[in-house]
Amino acid sequence: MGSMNSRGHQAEAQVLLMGLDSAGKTTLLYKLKGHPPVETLPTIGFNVESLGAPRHASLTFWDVGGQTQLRASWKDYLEGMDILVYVLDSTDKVRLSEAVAELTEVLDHPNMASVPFLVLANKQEAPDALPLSEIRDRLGLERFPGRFWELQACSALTGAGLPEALRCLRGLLKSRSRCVSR
Ligand code: G3D
Repeated sequence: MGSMNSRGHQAEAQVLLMGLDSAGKTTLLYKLKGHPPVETLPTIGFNVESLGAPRHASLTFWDVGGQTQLRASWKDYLEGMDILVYVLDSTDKVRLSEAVAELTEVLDHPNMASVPFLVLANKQEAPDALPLSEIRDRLGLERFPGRFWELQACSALTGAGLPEALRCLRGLLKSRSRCVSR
């Protein structure tokens, strides 16, 4: 779990960033870091990026590749994480069930039992994006009672929804530190 500072507040948090390939994980990371738009390549293995902010825990994002052949290794990343951010491609109607099934498998892993999660319905600016209400229904996150989670619409391309996503993420991290310190 992330380190604490001298005042007992969390100084660094480990953020697991997952989702199917092409969901927009790498684009999201670059947008959050304020890099100019870059041409992205599918994540092979994983990327690690840190995001600092004054008066907040620094966030270390583990961006794990989502291609089918890499998903078998997802379980290797489930230890020591403070939060899961799961990115969905809202325009990928064909693979939404697959994305939900993969998320469920990750959440059912014993190492994830007390880890809060944030689901990002990405690509919401696209005209063919599924509305958030439909994504919420298809996710059925009520199946995880007693867990801390949030669902947030965003566009990693335009940046819309990303400040709200960061706020959700930090709120969920606080819920986790409350639980851990109880
Ligand atoms: P991944 O890291 O999850 O595999 P990438 O996904 O970040 O590489 O993004 C995959 C493709 O989706 C990229 O397009 C990227 O530009 C696009 N994308 C990411 N986020 C958004 C978004 O919010 N809206 C839209 N419309 N597209 C997005 P290409 O064409 O390079 O494959």
